[in-house]
Amino acid sequence: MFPYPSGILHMGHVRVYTISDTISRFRKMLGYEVIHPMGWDAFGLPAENAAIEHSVHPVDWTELTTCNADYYKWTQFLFLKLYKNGLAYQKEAVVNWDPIEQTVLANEQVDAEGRSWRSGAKVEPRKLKQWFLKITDFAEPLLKDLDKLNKWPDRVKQMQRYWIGKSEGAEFDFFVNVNRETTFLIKVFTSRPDTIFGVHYLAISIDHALASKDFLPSDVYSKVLKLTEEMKQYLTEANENKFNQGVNTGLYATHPITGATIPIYIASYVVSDYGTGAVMGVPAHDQRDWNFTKANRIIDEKDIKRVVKPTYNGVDFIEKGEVYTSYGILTSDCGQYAGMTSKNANNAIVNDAEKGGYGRSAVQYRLRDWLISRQRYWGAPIPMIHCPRCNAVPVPESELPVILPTNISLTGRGGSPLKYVEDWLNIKCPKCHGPAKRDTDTMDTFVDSSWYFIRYTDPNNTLLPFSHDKASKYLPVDVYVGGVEHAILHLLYSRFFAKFLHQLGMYASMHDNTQEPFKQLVTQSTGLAPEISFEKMSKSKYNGIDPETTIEKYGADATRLHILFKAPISEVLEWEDSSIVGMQRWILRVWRLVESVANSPQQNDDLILDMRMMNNEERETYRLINFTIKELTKIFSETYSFNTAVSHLIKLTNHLTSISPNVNKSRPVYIYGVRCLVKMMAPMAPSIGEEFWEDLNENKKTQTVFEEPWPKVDNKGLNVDDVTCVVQVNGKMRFSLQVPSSILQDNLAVEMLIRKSNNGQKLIEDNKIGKKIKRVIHANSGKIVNFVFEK
Ligand code: ANZ
Ligand code: ZN
Repeated sequence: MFPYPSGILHMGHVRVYTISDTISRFRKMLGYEVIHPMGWDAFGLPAENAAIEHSVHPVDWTELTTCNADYYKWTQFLFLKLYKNGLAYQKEAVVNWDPIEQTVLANEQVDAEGRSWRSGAKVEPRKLKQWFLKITDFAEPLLKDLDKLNKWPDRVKQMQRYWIGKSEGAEFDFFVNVNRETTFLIKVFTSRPDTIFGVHYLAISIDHALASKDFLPSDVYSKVLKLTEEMKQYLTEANENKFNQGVNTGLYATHPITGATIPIYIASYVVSDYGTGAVMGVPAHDQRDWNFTKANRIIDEKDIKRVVKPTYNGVDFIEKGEVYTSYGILTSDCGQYAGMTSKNANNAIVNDAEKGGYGRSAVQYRLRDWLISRQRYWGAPIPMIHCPRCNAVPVPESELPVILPTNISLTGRGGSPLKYVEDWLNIKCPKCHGPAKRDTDTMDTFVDSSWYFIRYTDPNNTLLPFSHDKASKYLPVDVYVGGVEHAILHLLYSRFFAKFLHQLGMYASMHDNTQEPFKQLVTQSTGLAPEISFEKMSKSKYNGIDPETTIEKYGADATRLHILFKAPISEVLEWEDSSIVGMQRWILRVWRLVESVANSPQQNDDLILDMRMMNNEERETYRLINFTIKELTKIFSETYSFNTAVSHLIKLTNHLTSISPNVNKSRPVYIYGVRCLVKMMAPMAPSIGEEFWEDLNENKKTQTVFEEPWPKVDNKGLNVDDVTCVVQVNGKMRFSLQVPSSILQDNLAVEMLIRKSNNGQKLIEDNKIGKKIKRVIHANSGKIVNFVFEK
């Protein structure tokens, strides 16, 4: 994920790009053509705010990419493509207004407590005319294709599933006799058709078509207006009662099956933009309906119809006065459906409704369209023109880009400064050539970042956003690394863009047919340890540790190694300056090994690694080298547990260092070990890796260590014969055991073997000896194991 230049560089940046840099260097050594590009997500509020804070123009604050006209021209081009395909539209809606940042936000950018994801401000509802992208048209493929992403973390997929929120159920028709001449149809959406015999009322949202003065008596209508006002308040406060407010309309609907008359309420808990904006109220089986029924005294508790009962015996749920929300068996109140299971009843009721024409199966999604207008300056202008005669008219493609004017003054207060740039604002309507005005809103920066990875395949294209062939050749992105905080936002929007662009035929991957942008997703936990990051960050908004100082002091490679070694990438990184010196020391130890074989007369290709010519110690060294190659290959290509990678390399370093004083430095195995060590270290520590390689690269066939092939595992070398392992108890030698050398480095496996052996059963198993093992010490490369018992 490309960075957002909203402040100074922080350790989170170093971490994410160290990870992707390591992976890409490894892939190069495997012989792949690797694109590991860099760019800047340079438009947007934080950049604008940082510029205001530093009293500079945002252009000078940020540099390249999404804010350059040669990029945002294509963002505008894609907006027009969406518009022409009916996927960008303007509508008046109640939207989230961020009073601090003075702009509206998309739903994805507001957290569960109603706060802006960035400013932290409580958002306020405002009715405004805004541009939306119709992401909901793709709800089903966005949901379904998550199943194809087998290299994405489950948690992220789960969050997207929840966000898309597919709900399967049915729609039922309830007719209302408003007066003698007027009948009105209320459609309700329900996820529980099996409860239709338990309906006691209908509830509609305050925005519902029936909630109008055309249909309601004036005294009722004035109550509706009052409730509308109150609800504006409720939206910004956590009020327990806010969901139980209701107005009885005095109107009745007819139950489509029983013909019963059902009262109609206007209810604060019914949201206008979900389902049909109308609910069939089933107090016995839905908690919100239960609460609403009681709060509005719709019916006595004892008269509430229970229409589904549990399948198990012994619980008299009716007596308990509780809501029963699970599935079960339909009661005798349910006519011909009595005795059916909920599941069968759902099918039967919906089938009959379809036949009778009073209902049909229906699917709803929680996902809402993506609001992309921002009342801020620093973004790509929305390429639309508003004409008093022709309404909204798209800017002709040939006139793109709509350049963002730079002759503005940024105050950070109130509205977009674009409103005051007269010579930019006033323009001729492309259709009727009459006077018209440009749209002064800019696009959400998440639009810019929804397709940049495609532009990376063809960054200098001046005719199109990207060429079909290049995008099809390189996409999807094989490995995408970034912070987990984008689980929904950026990762959902990009998936939407990829699907739209596929639908348009703008590219079609040669490698897979998922129509997904990112094959594998690697999420790192952002932030450092909580004490450091959140406190310090929220105070200054900057991450506490400055990478430049750390790099200056310890070097880039030690910093990178430390980041990778300190914590698995999915975990929070606890920064400790003190342990970084461990990495410096390790580098120095490798350096000593490199010096011990530098200028060795043997060429790389000449190393003869024939196990028949090795003595026992060399075989063991050879085994460890192969074991390390095997593990590192797995880590760098699959698991990305870089902390373990560093441990393996440190173990190899320890081994080579321990044999170094006595070994003949011209022996091929030893030289091979040092060379492999350097090659495998290089992706994580590229500068010093290159430097070391310079000393080892005798034949100079390659220019850089990254042109060197990644070491290959010699499977024969992995399984060297058994070695003798000496077992001590409290430091005294007790017995010895043959252990396959392939597991010698695996401390736990060795311990298991020892404990299971006859001698081990007798002398070690703690229940036999009557004392507990305090610790187990492995020495001499695992060949001595000492069990220390409690006193
Ligand atoms: C009757 C019923 C009986 C319901 C029952 C639930 C349980 P999900 O699953 O999230 O899709 N509902 C429908 N439209 C609504 C709206 N605009 N505002 C508020 N609530 C709405 O939820 C579907 C259920 O939420 C629907 O099924 C409806 O209540 C309610 F025992 O209908 B149910
Ligand atoms: Zn016009």
